[in-house]
Amino acid sequence: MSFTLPSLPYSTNALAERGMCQETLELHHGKHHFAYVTALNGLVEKNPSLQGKSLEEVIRLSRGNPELTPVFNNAGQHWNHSAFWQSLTPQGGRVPGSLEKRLTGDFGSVDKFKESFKAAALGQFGSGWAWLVAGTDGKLKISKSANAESPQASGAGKVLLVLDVWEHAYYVDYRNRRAEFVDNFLARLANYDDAAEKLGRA
Ligand code: MN3
Repeated sequence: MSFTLPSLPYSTNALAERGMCQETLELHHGKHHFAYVTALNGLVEKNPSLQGKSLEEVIRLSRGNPELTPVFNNAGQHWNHSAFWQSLTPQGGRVPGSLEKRLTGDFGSVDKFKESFKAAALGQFGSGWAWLVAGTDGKLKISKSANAESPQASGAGKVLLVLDVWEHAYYVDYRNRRAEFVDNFLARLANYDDAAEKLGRA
């Protein structure tokens, strides 16, 4: 079994009017994400103990194993990017009532949630990710992670929403202005409907 690049759930120009241009999506999905999938397949091909395993199993088996660091990095990036595409939508920014209620309960308000998420996204030094997860205790939590790490990999909870804060995610649209990229994501791109649906299944 080899891993495949998932299709985007929208066209590459669908988010252009909402602050993520076609060039960004073509590079990010078609080049960066594709390269992680290709590298992962090459590594698994050379490692019989990983063959036939699901992506989640490959992540679990390689995490923390120094000999399998390249496997973990590429498998983690494949998982993280697959989740990230689902966290974007041309109808982004609208928080459905069920999620609003939970965000208000756990963060005080939707605005406070956004402030905390932004702080995590800006506080991640270098390459990484900002996450909204349903923790193992049932509470909603925000976290950040470096490189290919994630709450999925660490077992911290179920991922509801994720933002890629690697420079390649925003450099074409925002140059070095990560804060603008994060604000735009929270206000106009974030797929809160998908997060609510995932929370319902958590
Ligand atoms: Mn990326």
